[in-house]
Amino acid sequence: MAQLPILEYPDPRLRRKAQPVTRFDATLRRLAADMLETMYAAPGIGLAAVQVDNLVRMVVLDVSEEKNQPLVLVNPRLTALPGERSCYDEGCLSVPGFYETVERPARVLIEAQDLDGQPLRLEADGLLATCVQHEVDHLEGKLFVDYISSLKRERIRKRLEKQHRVKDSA
Ligand code: GNR
Ligand code: NI
Repeated sequence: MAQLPILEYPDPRLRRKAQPVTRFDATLRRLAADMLETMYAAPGIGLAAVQVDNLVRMVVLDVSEEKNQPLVLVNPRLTALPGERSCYDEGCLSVPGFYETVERPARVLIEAQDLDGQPLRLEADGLLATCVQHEVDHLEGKLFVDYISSLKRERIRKRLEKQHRVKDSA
């Protein structure tokens, strides 16, 4: 297993769209294992392949308290379930250090495949619902900062660009 470097906003590679998985092979399994290791080490509760510069439609999550319930979703599709929306103070490993409130559907139906290509269907609410929507957004090149005001987004972009310049010259 290996930890993978995480791309940071405003890296344009975070804007690319992930492609459907057709091969459920050892390479895909290794990527899932490496993504879980990277997510737990960060630490984070979710990670999309796009964030580690890999354009496959796969995300990993673990919203459990004990960090012992890894979930791997391949080719995930979400359907918002009717009802309430919920606000959550979101962060992102690709936007380190910044948190903003995002409103999303409170419940979603997840349809995906597992690492063997077997169909997987579950209803999510609470933190899992928020997190899986955040992850599937990544697969479409979308980030939580796209939901906030352009003023706040630009402020975050400038601060991160400055941090990256400092790092690169160190
Ligand atoms: O670790 C993460 N925490 C988080 C908190 C609130 C809403 C979404 C998230 S996902 C984030 C990890 C990440 O960037 N996944 O793409
Ligand atoms: Ni994220």
